[in-house]
Amino acid sequence: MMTSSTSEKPLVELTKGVNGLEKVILREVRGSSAEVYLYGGQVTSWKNDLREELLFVSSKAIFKPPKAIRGGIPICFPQFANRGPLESHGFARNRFWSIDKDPPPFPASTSSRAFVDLILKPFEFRLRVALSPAGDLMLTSRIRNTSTDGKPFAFTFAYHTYFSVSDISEVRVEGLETLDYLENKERFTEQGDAITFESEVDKIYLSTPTKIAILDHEKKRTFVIRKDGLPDAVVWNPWDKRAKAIADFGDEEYKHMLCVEAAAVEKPITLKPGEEWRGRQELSAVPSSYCSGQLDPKRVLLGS
Ligand code: TA6
Repeated sequence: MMTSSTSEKPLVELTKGVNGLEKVILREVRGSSAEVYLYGGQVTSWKNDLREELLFVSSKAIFKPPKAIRGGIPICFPQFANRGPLESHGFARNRFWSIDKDPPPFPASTSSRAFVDLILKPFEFRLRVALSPAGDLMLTSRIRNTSTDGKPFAFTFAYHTYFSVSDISEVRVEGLETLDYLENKERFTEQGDAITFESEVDKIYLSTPTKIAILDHEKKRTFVIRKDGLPDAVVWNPWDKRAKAIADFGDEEYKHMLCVEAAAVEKPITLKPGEEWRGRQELSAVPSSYCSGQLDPKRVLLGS
């Protein structure tokens, strides 16, 4: 495991988490960190350099197979929700992944030294979770069709990210205005305004921009999601009634979470034998003085 010259703790550490499940801790020298469980290949923690947790994990999360961990970044693969014959959201989130000791090289070089490569067999689903020196969290999935029977492989996919928010009624999402979305399999068009929350939301926005912002008014924090290879974006908050029906989710926890999910849902990705797909999500959390008008949320979306 890699160690940093300035700190005692290793940049990448394999250790035990809840119920003895193996997890990898990533640390950057300025203080940010992330945790990834081999169970589900699931990120369960992402902290900024002030050690503030940026992801939501339910206090009722069950860290025990076959239940998927409620919170963090579950990976929905090879099926999103119930859009196919498999169990809801597929099985990647409740399988044990392995550390990929010899991954093929990444095309883009990265300045990140705190990263881990995981693999889900027998799919050749390779996942790199990396923390940048600035504390950005990057997930890159590479999925290859290794079949020898000449058959194509089709799948849907989502990084089902649970963001931690101070108060859902003070949150707005920018970047999805005027887009088409699916709700209960029907197609609608979003109005011109930023999305705010006052009841259950479960929508799949289609052909979305590569950048989406979540503005947390109370925390004065803006999450920026940058995505590549993932045209859709799912927005989910169960609100009070639905929350009560979810066993591993606290009745009031809906107030402190929001899922915004970089996804490929409407049009399944199809790989011919030998083909590889790459889907990437990059998360940043920036302080925003949005409420005092110093930061125009549109600039967060327009800036690089
Ligand atoms: O991504 C939104 C969604 O598909 C919702 O419909 C909701 O059920 C949620 O995911 C959670 O699903 P889960 O299977 O984890 O309970």
